Amino acid sequence: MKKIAIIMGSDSDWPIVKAAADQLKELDIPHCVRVISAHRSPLAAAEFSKNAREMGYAAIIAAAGKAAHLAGAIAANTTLPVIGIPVKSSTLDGLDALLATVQMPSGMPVATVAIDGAKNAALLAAQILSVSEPEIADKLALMRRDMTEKVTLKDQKFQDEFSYKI
Ligand code: RP5
Repeated sequence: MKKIAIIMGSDSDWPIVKAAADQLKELDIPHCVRVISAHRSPLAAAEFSKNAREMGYAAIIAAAGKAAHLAGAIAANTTLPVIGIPVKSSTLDGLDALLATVQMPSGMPVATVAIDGAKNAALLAAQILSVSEPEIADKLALMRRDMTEKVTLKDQKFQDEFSYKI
């Protein structure tokens, strides 16, 4: 199976990014976790993204806060799908990272999830893999069924409590 790369701009992003690694682990998807910074280690960012396809990765998750150029810098050197996680690590509550990650120029897409949306980044990466991995597709379908069941139970609880009964 192809792998997913998780790259974060700093180890201080890990408390948020861990949710992505946990989700991939739960789905038995092979992955790596790296600390590579667009600004502090730009050569490593370029080298990793240039070689990622050859190294067997199917998609790259890139998480960064503040002036979050990591996902864009990674996307600049690969045609693999890049998923950006804007991390809330500044006084601007992550809005700075969101805009820096999502506002890519035409021709250079980064699929940006919500601020601190690490779980969704992993699920999106899993969905990309599921195109060629039926086992992953089955696991994702099961997760969706579970989610629907939980919401239905919650709905029932509120209906039981608040519905007007004659
Ligand atoms: C960004 O700056 C990192 O992704 C992190 O969110 C933020 C702060 O990094 P540290 O100063 O904590 O290493 O590049």
